[in-house]
Amino acid sequence: MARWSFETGRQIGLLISRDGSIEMVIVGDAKSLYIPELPKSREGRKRLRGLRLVHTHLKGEPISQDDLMDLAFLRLDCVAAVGVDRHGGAERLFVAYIFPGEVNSEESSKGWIVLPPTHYSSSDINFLELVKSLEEELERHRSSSLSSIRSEDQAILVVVSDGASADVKETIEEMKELARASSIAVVDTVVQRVKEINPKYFIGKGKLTEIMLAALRHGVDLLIFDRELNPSQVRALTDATELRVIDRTQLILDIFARRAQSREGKIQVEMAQLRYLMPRLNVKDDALSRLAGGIGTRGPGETKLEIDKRRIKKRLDHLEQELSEIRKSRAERRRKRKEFDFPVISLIGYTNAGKSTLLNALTKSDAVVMDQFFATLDPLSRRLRFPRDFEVIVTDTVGFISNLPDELLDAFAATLEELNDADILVHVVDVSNPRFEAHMASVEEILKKLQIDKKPRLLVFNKIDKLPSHKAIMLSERYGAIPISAIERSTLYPLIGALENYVEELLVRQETGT
Ligand SMILES: Nc1nc2c(ncn2[C@@H]2O[C@H](COP(=O)(O)OP(=O)(O)OP(=O)(O)O)[C@@H](O)[C@H]2O)c(=O)[nH]1
Ligand SMILES: [Mg+2]
Repeated sequence: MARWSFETGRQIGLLISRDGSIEMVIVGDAKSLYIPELPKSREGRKRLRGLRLVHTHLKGEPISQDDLMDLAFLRLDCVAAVGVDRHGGAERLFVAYIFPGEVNSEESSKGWIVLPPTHYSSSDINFLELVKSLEEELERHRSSSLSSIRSEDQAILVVVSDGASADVKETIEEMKELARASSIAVVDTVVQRVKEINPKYFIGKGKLTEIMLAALRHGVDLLIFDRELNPSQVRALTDATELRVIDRTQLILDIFARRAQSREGKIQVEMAQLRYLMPRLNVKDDALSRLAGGIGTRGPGETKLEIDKRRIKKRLDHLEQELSEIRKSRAERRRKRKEFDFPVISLIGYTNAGKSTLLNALTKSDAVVMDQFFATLDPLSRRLRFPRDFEVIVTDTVGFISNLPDELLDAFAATLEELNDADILVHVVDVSNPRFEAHMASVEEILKKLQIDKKPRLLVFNKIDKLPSHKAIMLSERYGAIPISAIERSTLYPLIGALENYVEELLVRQETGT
């Protein structure tokens, strides 16, 4: 190999299977070798490929970044480089392989090991034994990292950040919560700090290599990105990694799909999913199938996609129609409610703030309460009789979240339309959450989008039981909020009093027609 390389001025590589047969001969150029797409290994992506790459380096250079990327992306058993000397003879041998141990420290353990170079003739690696122990180690590592997690799916979270590290921490927490609500356990998190987003992969290739190795180590084939990826980014990522890739929007759509109870809610979510999928159908490869159901089978060809597109359009039309029927009866219900003319108090706020808990506490009902994102999807209304003996309607709504995907906001715009009927919005904030200010800002933004930001509003700081009381008082004063703990009815009197005052005023104004 060294001599041929020397004579042709090109790298030469062999892909060798474990039984020693040569599966492929590759001729590169002076500096690199391009390995064509390999057939999918039967063992699936959780094992090593069963192929090692032995190739020449014309200038006797050590294992390169490209070599390591081939190692990781193709899950090769190992990569070996034979240095060619000035006379065309073989010289030093460099060997690198994937190392499944922990990758916590920066340089020393990036997920691979590069052996110290030896002369090619004096290398004493027992290759088969090495591979066997590596695979055993992979297996061991996986069973230990998965044993504590009972979940439908495991994933690696990829956070791309250009901001402060405190924000990164909160982003990770929120993404984990979203994943949990979708029955996905996050087994590892990779953070990429960037000044500018790489438009092709979204993240750098070095980081991608790290992700590949983490996926291999944990036996995971799902990546969750904390931002919205455009269709070509998803394609580039799935092509490069052969992993399933989903973004934050998809995750939220998935949660909504799981939670939707009413016919209306289900239709709205399905429409949002289809609308999200449509532009991504232009990508004519199997990125789609991973995108669509997260199922890793090979995807449809182009003609099928055209049919699928038409079918989706038809389905959307159908859903639209069904929805308008449902909305007619909803409008009817609203009209009736208006006839009774009860004032309407709507609870709004970030997801998990405690809106449903407050509804239950106020109206002694049993709306679904869960320590999970998006527990409530369908609006719920209950009557409340105040001590001063008048009645109001209290409505619970779907929780808000930062960067709410437009597809979803559109889909739920109709449900949220009910908020137009509200006489007052009660903005519930989980003040015990370190990010509560950011959450308030997100809520504000969504209210603007819904064009209801001018409605009368009452700010309520919930979960004060989780804060030292002086802090709760200080924060409430600073923001002019009413502090409560929705799980302790006794803390609700100031809130009930404020609502009563507001509603009473409203009724007086209505009577006098001013
Ligand atoms: N410690 C404490 N926990 C609370 C309080 N209010 C609500 N919780 C808890 O917070 C979690 C979320 O409460 P929910 O009422 O479901 O919140 P939500 O705003 O309706 O959330 P979504 O419907 O998911 O948007 C539940 O585990 C509640 O038990 C409170 O005042 N103190
Ligand atoms: Mg709720």
